[in-house]
Amino acid sequence: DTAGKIVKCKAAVAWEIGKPLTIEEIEVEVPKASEVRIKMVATGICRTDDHVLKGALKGIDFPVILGHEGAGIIESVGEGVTGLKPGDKVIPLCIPQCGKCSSCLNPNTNCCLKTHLSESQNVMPDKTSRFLCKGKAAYHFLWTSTFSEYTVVPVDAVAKIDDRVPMDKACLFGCGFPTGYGAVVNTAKVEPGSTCAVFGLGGIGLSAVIGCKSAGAAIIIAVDINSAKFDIAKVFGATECINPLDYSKPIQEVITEMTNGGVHYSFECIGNTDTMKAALECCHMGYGTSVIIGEAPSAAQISFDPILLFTGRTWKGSIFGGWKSKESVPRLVDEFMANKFNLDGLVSHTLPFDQINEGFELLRSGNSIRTILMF
Ligand code: COD
Ligand code: ZN
Ligand code: ZN
Repeated sequence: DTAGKIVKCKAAVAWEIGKPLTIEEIEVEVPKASEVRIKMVATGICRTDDHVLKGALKGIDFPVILGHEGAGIIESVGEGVTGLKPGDKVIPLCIPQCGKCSSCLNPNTNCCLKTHLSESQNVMPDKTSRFLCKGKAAYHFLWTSTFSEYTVVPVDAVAKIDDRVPMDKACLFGCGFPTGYGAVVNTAKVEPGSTCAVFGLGGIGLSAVIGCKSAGAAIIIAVDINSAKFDIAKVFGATECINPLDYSKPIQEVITEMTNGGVHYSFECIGNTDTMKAALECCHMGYGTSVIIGEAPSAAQISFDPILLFTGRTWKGSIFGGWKSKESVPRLVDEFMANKFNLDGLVSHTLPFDQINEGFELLRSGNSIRTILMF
């Protein structure tokens, strides 16, 4: 029984930008008030984790334990925690839902003011770390740090899910699937019969394709510079797949011609300011809407022709698919258990946790969709 005691376990530690992770023995402290300690079962690797290792996200302190797409089991709970008990299956939430801030009280947004966008999540809310590595504190990431056998998470950043769900699929509900799917059904609210374009066919873009299909879109144009992604995009419902490298003119012009003036909805799932512009430009005048899902490198800026918006296009952003996380993730998992969506094709590789660097290599080489690491 580990409750009330420091746990020694393995974690993948990022020591500095540009270096591989190393598997270390760490100590994980007892959860404090309003925190829970989770034994991880499975975790995905998302491009955002790699962005940190590339130095594209500022405000991260090292050494850090990354990972934000995990599923695990509550090992113990801190003082004052209600609604969660040891043995519960849970998903750590990279976008928390505190339930009290002005965003949480506003029905039109999920952008809780406790997210990393307004407050550092490199430490717990009391400004200390629960991780010790080689005698010194290691930092948390997005309050999730799923690249560890045990992690500590504030209670506002964890959702309890159905006991019956397989954990190697459950982890997809920590980031990739809700982010892409929700951008379509919540943020854009795609209607049946619409034309859509999805830029970038990673785990997030493919989840957007799943959303477009389930919303009844008539045309779903999938865009990627890696044509190897096209087969799986078609399985999920893409009706057309195009590679910008196959055309001499800009891809937004190609899409505008293909669709008689532009799409109803476009989704940027890459995090690149050029493709954000292209996604806006391929929207139809008067009623086209473009949704930014990818997070651009810190400090990146866009300049664009305001006539695009003046003439009736709408530009939106979507974080974690617009889902109020703590209440919505359990419902999405229930829908998955009721066979509302089939996520099989999203997981391309499954590896033991120790092989995490191979997982990152698969992501960087473009050969994987999601690699799931099993503890
Ligand atoms: N044109 C077309 N396709 C491109 C281009 C380009 N110029 N550049 C890259 N691509 C393709 C790649 O070939 C790849 O297939 C795809 O785009 C990107 O996929 P992945 O697998 O690298 O990335 P994902 O799907 O894991 O995530 C991408 C995001 C950028 C959306 C993600 O990293 C992100 O920024 N998320 C932040 C948003 C958010 O809600 N964050 C919460 C926690 S992540
Ligand atoms: Zn992610
Ligand atoms: Zn909040």
